[in-house]
Amino acid sequence: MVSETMKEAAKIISDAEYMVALTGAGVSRESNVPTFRGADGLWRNYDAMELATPHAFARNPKLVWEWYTWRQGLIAECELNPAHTTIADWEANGVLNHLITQNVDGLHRRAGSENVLEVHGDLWATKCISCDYQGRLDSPAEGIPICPECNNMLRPDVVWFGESLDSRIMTRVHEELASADVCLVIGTSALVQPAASFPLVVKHSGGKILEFNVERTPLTPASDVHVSGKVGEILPKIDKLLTNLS
Ligand code: BV8
Ligand code: ZN
Repeated sequence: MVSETMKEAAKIISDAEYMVALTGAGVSRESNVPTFRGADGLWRNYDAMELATPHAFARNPKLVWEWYTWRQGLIAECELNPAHTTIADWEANGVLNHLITQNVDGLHRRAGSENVLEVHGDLWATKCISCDYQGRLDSPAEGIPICPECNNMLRPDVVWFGESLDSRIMTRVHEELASADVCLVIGTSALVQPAASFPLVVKHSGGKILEFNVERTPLTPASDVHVSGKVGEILPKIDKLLTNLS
């Protein structure tokens, strides 16, 4: 079934000069990666918001690492879904110019996306809490990883709540937003700042926002089109419409 909103979205995508996309956990939901805030977002009855903070890590690094190890295990086992692969195809055939993701699961890269800005970091990256060592895990952490340089604890190299986003990445994000006349917003609750405001930058410079989500969000009122449904099902349908339009 192809809805009117899907046709409208395909037309705007087909006419776009320079298109960027902002993705959130909803893109990985059909790969069985739990979202942050949905009913499945809980782990041992902890709210992700309580664990993804410097305070939680300072208070209980073992518990926070157990949460990341659990997520790394899930993500290592999970399969890509058609949302990831369609987004990668759109980059490969020049439909999508750049991808800005809030996800730290690395699944966009696994699907072949290359122009990716991971604004909240990478689940497999680590950094030392005291020296400038940076590392990468190639399998889920066991206990608390230790810095090989100074023997202090390593932490996940992700952006926790209350931490600033990497300024070099933010510069690149704003360069991409400034170039875009269309911004896709795919599978995000649009609650986390500053990422949730990125699409508004495109809107305020005269561009369009296309939102793809199973629910309405704070960005829905600013969207030119809101396509309701599961992105693993919707994006391939939009891709078919694009083929007919080209
Ligand atoms: C900052 C990395 C400056 C870690 C993440 C008040 C008090 C304190 C702080 C604040 C405040 N007000 C604002 C702030 C700032 C705070 C913030 O925004 N808080 C909000 C929540 C109130 N932001 C920050 O702290 C940021 N830093 O502002 O720096 C600063 C400096 C010092 C002091 C103050 C400010 C840092 C934010 C980054 C946090 N790190 N992740 C990790 O992952 O372990 S955020 C985390 O949420 C994930 O990255 C996730 O991607 C992100 C956003 O969530 P979503 O991706 O949208 O996922 P969610 O589950 O919410 O939604 C899923 C959506 O998908 C839903 O809409 C659902 O309907 C949809 N969906 C589900 N299935 C499908 C689907 N759609 C389509 N198809 C489907 N199948
Ligand atoms: Zn160190």
